[in-house]
Amino acid sequence: MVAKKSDWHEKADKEVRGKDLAWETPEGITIDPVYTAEDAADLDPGLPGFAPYTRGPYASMYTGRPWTIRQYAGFSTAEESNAFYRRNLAAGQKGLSVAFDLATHRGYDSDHPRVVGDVGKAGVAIDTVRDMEILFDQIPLDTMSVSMTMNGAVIPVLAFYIVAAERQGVSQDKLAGTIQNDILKEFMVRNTYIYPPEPSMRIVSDIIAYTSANMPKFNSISISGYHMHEAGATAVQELAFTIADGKEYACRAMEAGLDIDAFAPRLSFFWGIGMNFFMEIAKMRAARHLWHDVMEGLGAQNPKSKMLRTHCQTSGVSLQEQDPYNNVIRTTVEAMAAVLGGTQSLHTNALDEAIALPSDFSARIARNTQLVIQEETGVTKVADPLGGSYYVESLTSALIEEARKLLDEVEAAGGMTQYVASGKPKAQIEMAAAAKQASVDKGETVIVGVNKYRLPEEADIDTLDIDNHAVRQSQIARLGKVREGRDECACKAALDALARGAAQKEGNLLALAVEAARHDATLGEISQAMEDSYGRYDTVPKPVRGVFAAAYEEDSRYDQVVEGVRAVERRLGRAPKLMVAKMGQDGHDRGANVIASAFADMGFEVISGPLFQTPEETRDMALENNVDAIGASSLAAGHKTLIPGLIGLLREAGRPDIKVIAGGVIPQKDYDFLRDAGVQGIYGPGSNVVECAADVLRLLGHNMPP
Ligand code: 2CP
Repeated sequence: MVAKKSDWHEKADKEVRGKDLAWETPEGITIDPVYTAEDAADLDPGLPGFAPYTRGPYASMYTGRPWTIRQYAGFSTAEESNAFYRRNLAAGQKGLSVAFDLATHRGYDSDHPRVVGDVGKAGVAIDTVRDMEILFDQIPLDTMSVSMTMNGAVIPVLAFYIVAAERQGVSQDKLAGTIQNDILKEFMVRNTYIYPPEPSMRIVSDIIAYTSANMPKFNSISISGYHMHEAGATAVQELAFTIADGKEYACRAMEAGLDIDAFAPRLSFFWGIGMNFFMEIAKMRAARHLWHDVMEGLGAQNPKSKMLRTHCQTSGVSLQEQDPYNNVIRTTVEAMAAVLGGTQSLHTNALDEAIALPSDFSARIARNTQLVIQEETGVTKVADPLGGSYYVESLTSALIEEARKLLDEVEAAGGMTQYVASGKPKAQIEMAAAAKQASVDKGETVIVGVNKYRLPEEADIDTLDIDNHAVRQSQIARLGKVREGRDECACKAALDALARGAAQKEGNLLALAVEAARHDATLGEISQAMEDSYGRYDTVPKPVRGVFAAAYEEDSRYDQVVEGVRAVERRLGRAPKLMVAKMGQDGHDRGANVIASAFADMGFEVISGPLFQTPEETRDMALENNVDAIGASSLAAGHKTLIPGLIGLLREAGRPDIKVIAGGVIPQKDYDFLRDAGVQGIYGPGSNVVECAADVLRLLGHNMPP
């Protein structure tokens, strides 16, 4: 007699003496300890290359052509980034992926006063077509596929790329690559927007229209779940919100009069791949199935319109500052998940990416992780090798089902633009992030070397540092030269035409910007021409409440901290006040929101500053609210400029008593510098939020037991 699943359970139950072996994932999916044909009886996923493409968009998959090794990189000046790209291409990388600095993302030229701490950090500074030409010097744009992660200043950046190629003698129809151009997720999680949602959606549609007419090999958008994943979304949230974003873009383009089959084959996707190995594989398979159905629902006929192609990146938040060589292992496991999930293109993170920009050394290990998987393991020899696995098929099906429920909710709200405007997806993701942080802090989710098996002493690792001041000076010099050398009248006329096109809803904004770029208009000028009619969009974070308190019910250390807050409150006659500040142009706010939400639950009065503050604005807000401490969150390497700047301003204002602590991506080697500047506590990735609150209480003079 063939044993059944129930027989297995009976036997296993005895082995573990009744212990419950089922696992409830953060997605709310119950994972059985074993899967059998009974679980996957009705789940035939078909074949790779055939609808609904669950098993992959191409029939031959990696047996025909492996995925593109596409490492995201860029820092400092165009010259330095160009040299880095060329070294990497010579060493086996296959496609390029440009990281721009935050000044560029937010549409500011390098000489703008708001971006003093951001130029050349966390990406390359691009102000004009001249910079773009240097960035791709000796890299033939007719053969190299180039991805550009740009959403806010997407119009000038794509225009510069097109004109730089022209100056290389390459026409637009030959350009292969991808522009991220996914603004909806910026409003949800990443915050690198410039304009309000409505005009931002026009920009997306104009780019889709322009590229589908002129750049047939160029992917007009990279609909990204990655940033939701990094902000703490569950796999179901990442799936549903990303597919819903894709549907919204497709609907907008159709409303603008485009034929779905003219643009849909060049819509591409982008997933974040974390440590829940099989969940991530199933997520990618579920996404292809869901997208196929959505596109069919919209009337697509061309099979390519229904075929989801994707880039993946291993998870940045899974990387840890403690015992950082473990990050190589994490990245390898995640890369394997992306590959077994059938990615078309992959970035593997460098081991030091939790604390700094990758060095040549760490970038080599990251790239080689893919080369080794591709060339040594044999996993490329079979298309979708996990197809038919009982567990993977039933997990894929569970994800499809759960994501559909959330997709229906989005539909009921009137589509993703409305749903994003309601703030619901952002709040749902923040709830998931806070719950995850609490589970890590309590040790329920294990992170090796962080909340278990921690080293008694951490070794130093060498990290790359950028001389932000020198980069800014050299950019300012080149901006001056470009402005001097251009035909001012022609440039102004092109910018005026763009401004009119924006104001009167006429013409294609990308086409108008290409003309301005040909006359050497700068990124800031092109952005401003549109900002004149659209304005700049601002939001104030609204962190969720209650998640930490619920997760820490009956936790004695948490209760001790809450009691400490009450003691300080009795002494001050009011709750201790913490301002959570995000200075500079970095919009990553997961960390800041988690801190705000946890501290508020513990009894602090928390004031969340708006994104993108200057140190002056943070000082003003801190003084107005008479705060006791400021937590400065920094993820994009501006900490050495912005945080000391703030401390200096507080001193000048006669308030050196306001304690300043710092958190985020800050290399250990900068700790002394920051402490010398007056920072009183530094919390890198992997810090425990409750202990961080205990430290703040000590800073406020409370005798907090260790
Ligand atoms: C591929 N091809 C094949 C096969 N595989 N042909 C026959 N048999 C096969 N097995 C063909 C394809 O049809 C295509 O030709 C060409 O080979 C290239 O393949 P692809 O699958 O299109 O790969 P790709 O050129 O690498 O493009 C992959 C994506 C693209 C996903 C479609 O959008 C992309 O590269 N995205 C990258 C996005 C990215 O790097 N983002 C960075 C995010 P045709 O083109 O002629 O059909 S940075 C993230 C940071 C964190 C941030 O956002 O902040």
